[in-house]
Amino acid sequence: MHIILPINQPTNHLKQNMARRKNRKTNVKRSYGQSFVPKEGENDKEGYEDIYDYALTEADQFPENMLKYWRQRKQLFTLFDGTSANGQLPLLDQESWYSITPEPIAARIAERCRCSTILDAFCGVGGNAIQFALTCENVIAIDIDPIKLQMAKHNAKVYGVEQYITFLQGDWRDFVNAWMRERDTNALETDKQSDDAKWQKCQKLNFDVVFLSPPWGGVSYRSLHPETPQKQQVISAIPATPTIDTEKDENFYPLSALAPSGGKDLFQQASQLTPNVCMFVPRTIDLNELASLVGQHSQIAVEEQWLRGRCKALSCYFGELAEWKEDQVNSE
Ligand code: MGP
Ligand code: SAH
Repeated sequence: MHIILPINQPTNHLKQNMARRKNRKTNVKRSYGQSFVPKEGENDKEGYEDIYDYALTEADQFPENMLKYWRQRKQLFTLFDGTSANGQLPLLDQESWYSITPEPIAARIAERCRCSTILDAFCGVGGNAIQFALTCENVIAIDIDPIKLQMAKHNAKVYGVEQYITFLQGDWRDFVNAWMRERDTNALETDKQSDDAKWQKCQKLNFDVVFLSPPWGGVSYRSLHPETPQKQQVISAIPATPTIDTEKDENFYPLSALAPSGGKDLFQQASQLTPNVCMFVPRTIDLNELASLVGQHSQIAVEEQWLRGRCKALSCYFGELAEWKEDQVNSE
């Protein structure tokens, strides 16, 4: 097992980058997108409540310990600056305010995950899915919470990419099971457990990349298991790489604490679909535990995701994604 911690490049000029990706994306979509565009009305059948009732849109709606996320809102979605083409602002519910991947980080991950068909298994309000829509031909975005999914659709509209994302409401584990049934029976018959045409269509897809950004356990995820404080280790093949804060004692975040059923299960489920997996995990994750997910000769690439001088989280790349080189982007 080999973990590398490549240094993150400074965040590129985002708007320029987005324009470049969007141009490329639009070209790709013209030839591939049609079959994935939901039919008129297909998304509306669930009868969602008004998502504005669940959205936190003013500072005074935030509990004290969450105000920092409101202050950082333009890092989370840059279109909080009000320049969206449709004039609307993004919407986030309480859990999403602290769970969303900040846009520059999501853009970075999307660049590395550039591929034909990607599955975002825990899409939330779309922080990652929207960026994947700029680098991937087809984005399948699942979330168990219909309200978040509805917000994700709204946010994708704010970003003008909704036609590139197929949103599925349900449990990711059910999706994997359905996908495997489909694979194992090579089914010409449809999945008996689902009457949803979109699910049935997506079960037949081959996924190039699966992205996992599961719940970590809330805003106080860093104080899980406080009874066993340990010092975070540095595991780095590049000594000059900035690393997780080693000065102060921090608890390891246990892989088993990732919802819904622990990091090991999650990884194994995703590996059924493709070896190319990206997991977005706490910066305090136990890297030795992470390493135990793969065999001795496999490589994992771990990127520290820095924003404005702070390491926010780690993205861990498996399969071909671990071998990705920076100049694959620069040479385009
Ligand atoms: P944080 O540690 O809560 O905030 O989350 P921050 O700003 O680093 O706090 P500070 O006081 O140390 O500066 C950092 C990032 O982790 C967030 O921006 C999210 O992208 C991600 N994140 C946090 N949580 C609790 C979750 C989660 O439950 N699930 C997922 N997928 N991402 C999360
Ligand atoms: N990456 C997202 C944030 C994901 S937060 C973004 O940037 O916007 C984790 C999400 O996992 C939450 O939205 C939660 O509703 C969803 N979730 C929790 N359990 C799930 C399950 N079993 N299947 C699918 N989604 C689930």
